[in-house]
Amino acid sequence: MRVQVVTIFPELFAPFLATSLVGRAVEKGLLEVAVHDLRDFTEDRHRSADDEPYGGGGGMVMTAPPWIRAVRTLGGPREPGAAPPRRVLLSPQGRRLDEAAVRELASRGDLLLLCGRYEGVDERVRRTVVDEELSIGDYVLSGGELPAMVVVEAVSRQIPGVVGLAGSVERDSFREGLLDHPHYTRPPVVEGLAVPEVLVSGDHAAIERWRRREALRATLAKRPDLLAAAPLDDADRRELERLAGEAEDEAGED
Ligand code: 4GX
Repeated sequence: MRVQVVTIFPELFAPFLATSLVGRAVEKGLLEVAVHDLRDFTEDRHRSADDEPYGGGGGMVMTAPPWIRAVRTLGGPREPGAAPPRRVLLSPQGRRLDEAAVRELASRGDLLLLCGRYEGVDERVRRTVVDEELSIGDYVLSGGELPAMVVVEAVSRQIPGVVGLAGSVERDSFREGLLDHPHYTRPPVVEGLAVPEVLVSGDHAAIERWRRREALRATLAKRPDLLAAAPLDDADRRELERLAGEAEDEAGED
């Protein structure tokens, strides 16, 4: 898969692309990331990418022509006949990114990620050269660069071979829709808190049951909204009933 990025701060991506899971994916040739400087698509002496907003008011707006030139230059198919990249503008006005959206992005071919700054990008960019607006959450950042890195990292994890076999994509799909269970590693006692006995019992079936129960418990306590869409079997539903009763008993205690 190839991901291209357009930004006025290409240098922000270097350490991210050289490090960790994404860096290894690039090294292994499973992922190609090309970061482009928007200013290379300007045509004035000052390489300016922003201007004052029509209608007045504070702040600056990114001017459309460099974006349109960048997308026209970079947004074609990799080879004749191939599908062009999906052109995505990172923006708080976008569709919220979740794991379903990540999987869809990963399965649809190459990406061209457009990172705006300032008050935003001239509306005619969105209207003419953007396929989709994506938001990573309802908070305001200073630019689309961190959201683009979030997209790259989340999407890379879906590419076969990027997350090691011992890693968690398969297990993730088994635990689809639920929060993770707690994890423990050495030492056995931390601040007086011991590791749950079952995890050192060597009884793998019991360990799996415990992990499932703790995943259900965490989801019920922290993100009950996820339970509606989570794939649950009858045993899970019985367990949830029991956990809900337990939580109610605790609430009734004081
Ligand atoms: N999830 N921002 C983009 C400038 C901007 C505004 C509108 C295009 C259109 C954000 C987020 C986010 C701040 C990135 C404003 N560019 N992006 N930037 N949350 O807050 O994606």
